[in-house]
Amino acid sequence: MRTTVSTYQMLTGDDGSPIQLLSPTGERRHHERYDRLIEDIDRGALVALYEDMVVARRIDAEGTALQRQGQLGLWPPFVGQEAAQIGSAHAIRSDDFIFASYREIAVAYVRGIPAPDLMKQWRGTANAGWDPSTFNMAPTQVVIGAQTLHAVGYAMGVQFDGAETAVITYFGDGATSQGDVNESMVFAASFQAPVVFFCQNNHWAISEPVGLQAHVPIGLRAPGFGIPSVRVDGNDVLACLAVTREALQRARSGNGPSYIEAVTYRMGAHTTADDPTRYRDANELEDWRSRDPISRLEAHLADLGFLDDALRGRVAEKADAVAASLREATINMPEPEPQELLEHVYAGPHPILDRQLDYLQRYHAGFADDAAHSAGTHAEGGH
Ligand SMILES: Cc1ncc(C[n+]2csc(CCOP(=O)(O)OP(=O)(O)O)c2C)c(N)n1
Ligand SMILES: [Mg+2]
Repeated sequence: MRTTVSTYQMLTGDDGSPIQLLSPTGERRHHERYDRLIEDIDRGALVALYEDMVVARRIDAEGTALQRQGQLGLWPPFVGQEAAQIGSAHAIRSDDFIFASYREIAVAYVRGIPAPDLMKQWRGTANAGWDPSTFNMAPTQVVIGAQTLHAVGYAMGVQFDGAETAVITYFGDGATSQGDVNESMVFAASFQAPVVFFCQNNHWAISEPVGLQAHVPIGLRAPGFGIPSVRVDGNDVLACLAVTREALQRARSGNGPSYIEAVTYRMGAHTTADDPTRYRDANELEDWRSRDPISRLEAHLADLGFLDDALRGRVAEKADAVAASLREATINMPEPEPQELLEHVYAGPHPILDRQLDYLQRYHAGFADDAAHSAGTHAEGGH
């Protein structure tokens, strides 16, 4: 009798290091398996990746500034994670479907979500910033890990339809400890759903370090479910593009789910409501600063002779224009009517919601007296 050993495993570089196609100083590292996946990436495609990364970082800075100025309720910075998000997003086809978390703002930007729609959720003017069916991207999820269940369910639907669509879901290192993520992997493996699990291991789940969540690399969690896995350098835009292309192709061709652990770093705060200096070592941040994903691509472009003042200027101009449109859209966003909060909960009227609406209207009407009173006091005070 022969014993068969399961071949599910996690692909890595040498000694378990993440797969790299660009060294931290921008030299191209050749890789037998992944080179062919980016052989079409010419000067124009490299510049497009660079432009998107720079613009995304500017969107992030603008979001943080708008929150500090009281224009947004909250903002989740993704600075440091541009290569993971932009590299993977460039691999996604327009007919593929994306289920992401709050932090994947750069993915949404590459998807073509208009600036005002990107900001609605953070200004609190809409429950969803955009129509998912227009962009093939679901509204971003704040319930940690829940989007992976939605993704697998959608992927199973795609399978029933016999469509040639791949589904990709983004989540964090902390999310991998959630039941939802584990349950979705069971379903994905059982039904060989056409889904890619893209985990951005940014080393922190708010104040909890990844080492506490997992005593093995996060990517090793997938093979136990029967899902092939790869550990990639999440600050290397070319490597992220290559592994995501491979995984999406596997899904589209009926070969089931894949898992990607992109090893990156959250250089900013968890959100604008968080102060990371209270729980993390400044040296750690400095160490990761030296692996900045944008500097790495700049070094590569410079190596190839593609980076000059004209390109820098053009990209900076684009970033400024996008940031200005984001700011204008945010500040001028129409305020929703309070009752809109209860719309779209059910397809039609519902007695409980009717009662809540009635309460809401009486509650707001109560302020009308106050407003009239203070207007009167004000007028009297004027004399
Ligand atoms: C179900 C659920 N539990 C807890 C939270 C509170 N929470 C918000 S973000 C977060 C940490 C998530 O960390 P990770 O998955 O690594 O993603 P990251 O924020 O680093 O991108 C937690 C616990 C939540 N939003 N949802
Ligand atoms: Mg995290």
